[in-house]
Amino acid sequence: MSRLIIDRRRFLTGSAALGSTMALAGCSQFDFLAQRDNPIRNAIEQANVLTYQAQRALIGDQVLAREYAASEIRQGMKPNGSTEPTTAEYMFLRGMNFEPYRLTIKGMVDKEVSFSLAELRNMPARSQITRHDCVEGWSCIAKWTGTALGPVLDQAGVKPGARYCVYHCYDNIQRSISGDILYYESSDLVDAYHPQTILSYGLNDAVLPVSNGAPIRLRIERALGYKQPKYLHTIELVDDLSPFGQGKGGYWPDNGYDWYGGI
Ligand SMILES: Nc1nc2c(c(=O)[nH]1)N[C@H]1C(S)=C(S)[C@@H](COP(=O)(O)O)O[C@H]1N2
Ligand SMILES: [Mo]
Repeated sequence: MSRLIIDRRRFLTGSAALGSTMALAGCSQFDFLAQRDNPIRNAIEQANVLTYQAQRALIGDQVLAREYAASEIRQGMKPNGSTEPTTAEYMFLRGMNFEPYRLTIKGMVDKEVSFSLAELRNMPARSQITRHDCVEGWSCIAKWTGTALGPVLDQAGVKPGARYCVYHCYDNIQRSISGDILYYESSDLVDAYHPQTILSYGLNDAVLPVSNGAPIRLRIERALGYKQPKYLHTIELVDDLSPFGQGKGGYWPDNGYDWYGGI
C-alpha cells in the first residue's frame, strides 16, 4: 500500500512540474505564456487538465490533506496578495466590525440564501492545522477554524446541473484606469464538499485578521495558496466558468496559473 502511495506521488510530481512552469507565467520572462492563444500555453493547459483528471482518478475524491500538531505551528500566517482591501463596500463593513456582513449562496440553487457572521459561527465548527503552499515559494502551517462549506451549500439546495462554485471576493486585487479588478476563484463540487473545505473565521485561535481575509476566507486544503479566497462574500453555483473574469475560473488562472492548482 505504501509503495502504491509513493508511486502516486511520483507520478503526480511529474505532472506537477508542468504546473509550476505555468506558475512562472507571472514573471515577465514568461509573459508570452499568458497570452490566451499562445500554443505553448494551450499545451500546458492540456497537461493541467490531465493533472486534474489524474488526481481525481488516482487520489480519489475525499482523501484528506495532512493535518499537523499544534507544536508544528512555528510562525504566524504570512499575509499575501491583498491585505487591506480598499473597495467602499469592504471599508464600510470593516468600519462596522463586519456586523452587516452576509455570505450569499446563489446561482444554480433551489433558493438563494445568505448568512450573517453570527449564523456561520453558530453552525458546527471544525478546526484543522494545515500547511498553506504559495506558488511564490513559501509555506505556513496554521490552524483554521470555520464551518464546513458542504452543509451550507445544502441549505441553498444545489441544482443537479451545477458543476462549479465561483467564489466572489471584496478585494480589488488590481486597480487600473478602467476600474478595479476584483479577486475571484472557483472549484468543482468535489472540492466544495470535501470535509476539510471550510468557511473560515478563525486563525490560530484568534479572530481571522483583515490581512488574512476577514471576515470569511475559504480553505480548500488540497489546493495551492491562490485557491484559498479571502474576503469572500458570494458563492455562485454555475455550470460554466467562461462568463467570469477572463473566463479561466479565477484571478490567477486568468493570469496564467493552472485552474485546478491541486497539491
Ligand atoms: N481575495 C483574495 N484571496 C486571495 C488572495 C488575494 O489577493 N485576494 N491571494 C491568494 C494567494 S496567492 C495566497 S498565497 C493566499 C494568501 O493568504 P494569506 O494572506 O492568508 O497568507 O491567499 C490567496 N487568496
Ligand atoms: Mo500565493
